[in-house]
Amino acid sequence: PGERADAPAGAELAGPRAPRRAPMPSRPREPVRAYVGLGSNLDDPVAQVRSALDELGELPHTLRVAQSSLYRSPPMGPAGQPDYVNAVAVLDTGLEPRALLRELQAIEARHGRVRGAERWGPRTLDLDLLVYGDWRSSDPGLTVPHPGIGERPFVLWPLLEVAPGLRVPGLGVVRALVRGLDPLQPALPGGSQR
Ligand code: A4P
Ligand code: MG
Repeated sequence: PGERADAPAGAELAGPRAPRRAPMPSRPREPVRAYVGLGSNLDDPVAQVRSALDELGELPHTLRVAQSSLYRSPPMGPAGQPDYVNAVAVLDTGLEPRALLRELQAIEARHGRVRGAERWGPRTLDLDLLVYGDWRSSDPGLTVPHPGIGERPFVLWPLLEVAPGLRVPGLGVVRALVRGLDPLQPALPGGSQR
């Protein structure tokens, strides 16, 4: 006895080969620690970055375990655009890398991100998957670790705050990578950077 109790309603009509149980809901895989870089230099960048940090905390199968404070940085790329506000979020996520990238792009779209023709032009919100565990990919659609981490103060200073001992695959440990880089200013006056 008991076996039939698990059978979905109507199972007896479906014939002997029909499964007796409803399929198990698909379970997320083991969480992987991922680091996401945030950048904005349009339409109230501090508010853009703050709300994006909140949205990262609401992603499915994902826990936001830490976030850096907000930094102001001079633009890398074409001159004549406003300074950026940058930060880094630390996530433990059960999402596969490409699923995570799609979620990041959906958040960018909700923030009115328009992809212009100009490389490194101004943007309301840019979310880059910086590091995903030990995973490495040279696919142009998803390059991980994100190219340029080793030279970018606006990535490395926030990373130093949340993960000084992080070994970026193929590059080295964050606290060594920041040596010699110009410091960044906090994005908000008075040292309160949240
Ligand atoms: N893509 C590949 N790998 C990744 C990854 N790890 N994370 C692809 C996210 N996306 C990745 O990105 C172009 C394509 O990169 C996507 O379709 C995705 O499949 P995009 O966001 O459309 O364009 P983008 O960000 O302008 O291009 P790019 O070359 O990735 O620029 P970066 O490296 O993101 O730099 N100056 C300051 N101070 N602070 C900044 O944050 N950011 C940028 C953008 C330029 N200057 C800056 C800052
Ligand atoms: Mg980008």
